[in-house]
Amino acid sequence: MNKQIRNKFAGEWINRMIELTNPAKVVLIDGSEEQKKKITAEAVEAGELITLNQNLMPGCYLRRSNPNDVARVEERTFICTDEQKEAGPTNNWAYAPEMYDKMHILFKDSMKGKTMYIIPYLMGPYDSEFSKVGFELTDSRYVVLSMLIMARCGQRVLDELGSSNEFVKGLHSVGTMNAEERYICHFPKDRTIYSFNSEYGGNVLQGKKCFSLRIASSVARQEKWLAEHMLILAIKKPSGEKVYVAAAFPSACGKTNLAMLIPPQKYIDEGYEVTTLGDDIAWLRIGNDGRLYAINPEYGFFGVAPGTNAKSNFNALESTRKNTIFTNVALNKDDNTVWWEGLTKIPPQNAIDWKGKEWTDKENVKGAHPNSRFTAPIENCPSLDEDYNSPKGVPISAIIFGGRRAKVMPLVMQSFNWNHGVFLGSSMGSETTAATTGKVGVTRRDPMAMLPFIGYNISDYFNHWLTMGALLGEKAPLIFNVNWFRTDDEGNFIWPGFGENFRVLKWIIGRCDCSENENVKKTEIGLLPKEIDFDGIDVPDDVREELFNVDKEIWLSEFNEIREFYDKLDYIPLGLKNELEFLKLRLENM
Ligand code: GTP
Ligand code: SPV
Ligand code: MN
Repeated sequence: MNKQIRNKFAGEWINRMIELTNPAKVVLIDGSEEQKKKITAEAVEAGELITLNQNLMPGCYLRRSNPNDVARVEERTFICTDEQKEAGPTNNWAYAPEMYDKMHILFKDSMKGKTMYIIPYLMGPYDSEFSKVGFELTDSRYVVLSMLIMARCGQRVLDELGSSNEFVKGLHSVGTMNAEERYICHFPKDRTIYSFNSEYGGNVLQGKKCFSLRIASSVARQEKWLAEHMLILAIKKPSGEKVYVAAAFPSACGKTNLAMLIPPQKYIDEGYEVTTLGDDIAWLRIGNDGRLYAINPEYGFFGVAPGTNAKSNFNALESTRKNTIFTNVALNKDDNTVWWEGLTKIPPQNAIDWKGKEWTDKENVKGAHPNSRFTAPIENCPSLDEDYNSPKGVPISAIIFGGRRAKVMPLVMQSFNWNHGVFLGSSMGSETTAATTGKVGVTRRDPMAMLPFIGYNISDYFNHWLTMGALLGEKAPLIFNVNWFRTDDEGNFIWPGFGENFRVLKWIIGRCDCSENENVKKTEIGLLPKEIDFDGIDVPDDVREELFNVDKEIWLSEFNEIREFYDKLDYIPLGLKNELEFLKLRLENM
């Protein structure tokens, strides 16, 4: 019996889980440096972590995962409820009692001979009405060490929980790593998460997608707030005033990059500054003044490594200089540091690839997995905003949706109003990436970048967004759509992106403070800028035109795709049905 947890409700549940999984030993994670050091040393000893060059990268380690376990597995992720309509047509559904039975068979004695770690964690800042407690019981040291980076963990969380019965219950076991028997299960009604046979971030760092999006979205619906796949950033204007923006892009579509953006020099000279509050998840609530406030529930970054370099994302790279775990990147044998595609032009001479093999065939074999990641403490980030830890959050002026679209979507547009903005979010398309298993580069609808993360029926989710707009009224943030990923016929990106995206942000904040009142034109699909500042970048005239081109035929076929997607839903909320109809009318009259 475990006597370390004083909270009666948590204690009872944990004891049942101990009985089920039958570990040899139980360790409570207290959040101390000593304990973290001890577990790290054990993980190194067991070959689960490789110690990197501690002079160049203090506190940094490399992890090589099972090669069958490198990304989220949407087809093995389940929303478990009593009735299928609660999960809706876009989720894998399972009948909750049946899934419990199945999982309890899998978990039976699954920790035999191993140590169970009890991780009390908090999503959100301490002493904040936003924040929520979870427990993750796991037999993986790698998961413990990753959770210690990604969430606030340990004794202080238990103190904050006190005697309350409000916490998310989570169980995780490494199992046998059989990919066919991999399960990522959510029981929203019981606020319970079970993950089995995986160690990959989004599958098993339960504070992340499982809790902060799938479970939280379902809680948020009941409590009238939003749990979203969004970065949060601040833009300081030359006047000193700060504007806060939240943006939702699908997995591996640029949230970390935008959150840590460094503006082009001329804007820095003018007095603009961008600071970071979060790169993946936002919880948004209506504050006492009626505005929408956001916090980042996480405490670290689980960022995509490939493509990250000093030029594309200086702040992300700097964030990984210490106390970081790298997963599935290449090992540079010469100096015992890490490498991935896009870090430098020339790969290291002597290296070991992500699978642990001598990396010789550099032409045909990748050094790092395309979804290799770094797990880095948020406080490492040079552009971290001073209010990242604020219990009351920051007021959001603009919400940005964006996908990866080679064609169709313009560089930026503003919605006509909240409902039209919800329509833009709900109909968002994006090409798939390596962040989830399956084919890369296939365009799919990924509403609000939340397709794999909505913990309930998607129609109810859309309805909830419309409700939030009604509650916010005139204080609602403005809604925008961006697309950094348009390509030419050879497949090259036509927009420079990264730091240059600031030019688009500047128009967006100008729309919020009315300084761009004249610089806007109404089109059939939304409000577009008449011009954005291209000064200092090499964007030919025809490309400028292409970036804002609205083509009737292309948009009619986009309309048809959106309607096909909507037709698959259980119902379309009236507000969105109208928007779809309005779009059609505008396009037909074009
Ligand atoms: P998750 O952590 O999976 O939720 O992803 P994310 O949205 O944080 O994605 P991230 O910022 O890590 O970007 C993923 C990929 O998009 C990387 O390969 C980047 O190089 C690329 N990327 C980001 N911003 C831009 C951009 O403005 N233009 C182009 N062309 N690529 C970009
Ligand atoms: C994503 O896939 O959107 C990620 C990585 O941010 S994961 O935590 O695996 O979900
Ligand atoms: Mn993500």
